[in-house]
This record gives sequence, structure tokens and C-alpha cells, in this order.
Amino acid sequence: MFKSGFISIIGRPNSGKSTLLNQLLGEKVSIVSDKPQTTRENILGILTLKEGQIVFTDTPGIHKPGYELNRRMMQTVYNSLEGTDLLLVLVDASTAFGSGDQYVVDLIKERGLPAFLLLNKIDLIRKDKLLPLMASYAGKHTFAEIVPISALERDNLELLTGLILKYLPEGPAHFPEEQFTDRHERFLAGEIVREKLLLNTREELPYSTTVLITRFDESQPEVVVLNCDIVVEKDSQKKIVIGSQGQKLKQIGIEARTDIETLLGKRVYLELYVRVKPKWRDDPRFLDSLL
Ligand SMILES: Nc1nc2c(ncn2[C@@H]2O[C@H](COP(=O)(O)OP(=O)(O)OP(=O)(O)O)[C@@H](O)[C@H]2O)c(=O)[nH]1
Ligand SMILES: [Mg+2]
Repeated sequence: MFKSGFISIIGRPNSGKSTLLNQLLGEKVSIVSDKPQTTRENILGILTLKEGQIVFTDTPGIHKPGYELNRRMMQTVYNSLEGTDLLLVLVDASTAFGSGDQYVVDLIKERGLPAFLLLNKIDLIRKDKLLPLMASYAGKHTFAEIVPISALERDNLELLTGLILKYLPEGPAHFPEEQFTDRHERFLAGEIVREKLLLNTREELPYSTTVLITRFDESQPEVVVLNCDIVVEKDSQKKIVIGSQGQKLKQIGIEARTDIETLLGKRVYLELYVRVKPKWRDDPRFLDSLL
């Protein structure tokens, strides 16, 4: 009996949702960083096994929206709950339960969807903390399963895949076997630049930058030519991204090019520009243009 279904991965920012998706697929479809609010759009990850096809949706971290960008990110999370067979709710087991986590629990209760609670990052906590933590979550909601995992170290991921298959209905594959995401290479290339930008910046910069691929030229046999705008909100931020003598931008470019070459399996010529667009996070037309 072949099974199939749609599964949303939800949780607070930084809980490890994108790391989990990449590890489950064995492919990098979603960028990861140590800064919260890394993922800004829903990204599908498709896992086809002999027993069935699991279509995961990686979603932005659930947070209180301050800007129009963040309101849209949250809307994206709510959209992902429609037509979902099962939720994977990630929590960071190494941080204390707070009001943000309560908000996530309330959201699940309200929607009434079957949900697994995944206690992630168990590599960071003492073994004897685990059982009390599982018991405390069991008291907050009737989760279908509570599974301790380490997405980073792949702990319990096979067990998790098995449990997911158990809960999925019988059904046909919705995507071809070799397809592992709904996103095209142009989007993934832009995300890679944004990931390197996040990894190389601090404080408010990760939140106030975005990336636009303005040219994706595959017409040459040997090399793909990419032009990319890094958008910031202020001149001072532009200076930081460029760095003294252009060092920071150069570093971001080198790191991004290497990963994009791996993605495309071709040499890449990548040109980065830094552009100031005041208040872009509250500009609906600009935000529309990012999609
Ligand atoms: N130690 C440890 N770190 C982890 C684990 N899973 C994820 N991380 C780290 O946690 C940070 C956040 O990971 P992401 O996968 O970007 O988290 P996310 O939930 O997708 O975050 P947003 O997209 O911002 O909502 C990164 O630094 C990861 O390397 C884990 O199992 N153990
Ligand atoms: Mg993410």
C-alpha cells in the first residue's frame, strides 16, 4: 500500500525546522542560520520512499509580526496549515518554554490538526532532562507522538520517518520521484546568497536585508552568470555589508558562489550589488516584487 500526504513543519524561529527538512531529504532545499527568522517563505521538500511520498512544507518561524514583511511571513505559516495531514511541531529542547511556545501550542489546539511534538537539539541537553521535558509537553496538548530528535546529528530521524508513514493515508505520489522541491534554481541561488549574508552579519542586519536575483543567464555552455542585489534599509547598513575595502561583500560572494556552483553543477559568475531601499519591509509593492 503506497501512502502520501502533506506535512507542515512549524515552530518558533531557530528551532531547527529547515535543518530538519534538509536532513530528512538529504538535500539542501532550505537555508539555515543561527539568526532567528531565516526562512521567509514556505518551501516544499519532497521525500519519495518505496512505502510512500511525504511532502513537507518548511515554514517561517512563528513570531509576533512588527512589519508588513513579518505579517506576510505569519500568513504564510497559517496558509501552510490548510490541507495538511499532519503537523510536525518543533521546539528547541535546550531553551525554556516561554510565551512564544505557548502561542504555538494554542495555535495547534485551535486548528485541531494531528500533531507530532519534536523535541529538537537533544544533543545539547543532559539525558536525564528528557523524560521530564516530554512529560511536561504531554500535559500541554494531546500530541499524536512526542519524539526527541537531533536534526543536526540525525538522531531518531529514521524513527520519525517511520512514524510519519504510519499516520499518512493511502494515496498516490503527487510529484515525480526525482523531484525534491517545488522551488526553481533561481530562487535557491538567491536564498544561498541570503544565507551567506546572514552568516556574515549581526544585530539588525539579518532582519533588514533581502536578496533579489536580477539576472540568471544560462545561455553560455560553461558558466552561469548571476547578478544579485542585496537590499538594505540604510546607508550605514550598506557600508557594513560591503565592509572595509569591500572585504565582507567579497567573502559573502565567495561563499555563495561555491554553494551555487554545487547546486547548479556548473561554474558560476556571481556579481553582487548592495542597494538601499528605505523601509522595504513595510512596502507592499516591493514585497510583492520579491515573490
Ligand atoms: N545543536 C543543534 N543545533 C541545531 C539542531 N538543529 C538545528 N540547529 C541549529 O539551530 C539553528 C537554527 O536552525 P534553522 O534550521 O535555521 O532553524 P529554523 O527553525 O528553520 O529557523 P527559522 O527559519 O528562523 O524559523 C542553526 O544554527 C542550526 O545549526 C540540532 O539538532 N542540534
Ligand atoms: Mg528556517
